[in-house]
Amino acid sequence: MSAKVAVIMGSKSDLPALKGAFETLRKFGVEFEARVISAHRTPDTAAEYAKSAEARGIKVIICAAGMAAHLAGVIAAHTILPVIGIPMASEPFSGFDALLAMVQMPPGIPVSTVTAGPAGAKNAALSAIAILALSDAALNAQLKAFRAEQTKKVEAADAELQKELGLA
Ligand code: RP5
Repeated sequence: MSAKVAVIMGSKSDLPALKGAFETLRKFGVEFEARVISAHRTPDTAAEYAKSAEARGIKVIICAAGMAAHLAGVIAAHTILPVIGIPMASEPFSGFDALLAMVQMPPGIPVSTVTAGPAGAKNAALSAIAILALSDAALNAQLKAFRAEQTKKVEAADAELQKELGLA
């Protein structure tokens, strides 16, 4: 089976924050490619990778980058595939710089931006899965089961809270 999702990070230093994305894709059995490609340090590779992604069968591209985070925008400029951006937190602006770089794309070239760091990484993977689930019945069922399981966990936590506080 060929990869449907591409995950690109601007630097290997971004990897620890992205663990949840890879875990989530694996949990759902979604094949992925993963690359370190920098919009600034390897600009030609970034353009070539984005241009060739659709023909390789990639359906969604996830881009993680920090600081002046142009990666997602540059990738989006070279493909019509949906691009999801994950801002990486770095000092001194804790990811707010990367968030604005990704979310503030000018009209015409969208980057769907999730929150910074590990929560964003997990949600980026779930968003990619939701896109694939539009045309994949098995994945659609898996995603619905995941949501149901998540709901049950919160309900169980609520029941526990009621007991702990003597309110039940
Ligand atoms: C960005 O610059 C990367 O995505 C990373 O978050 C940040 C710092 O990169 P390194 O200096 O750690 O390689 O391109």
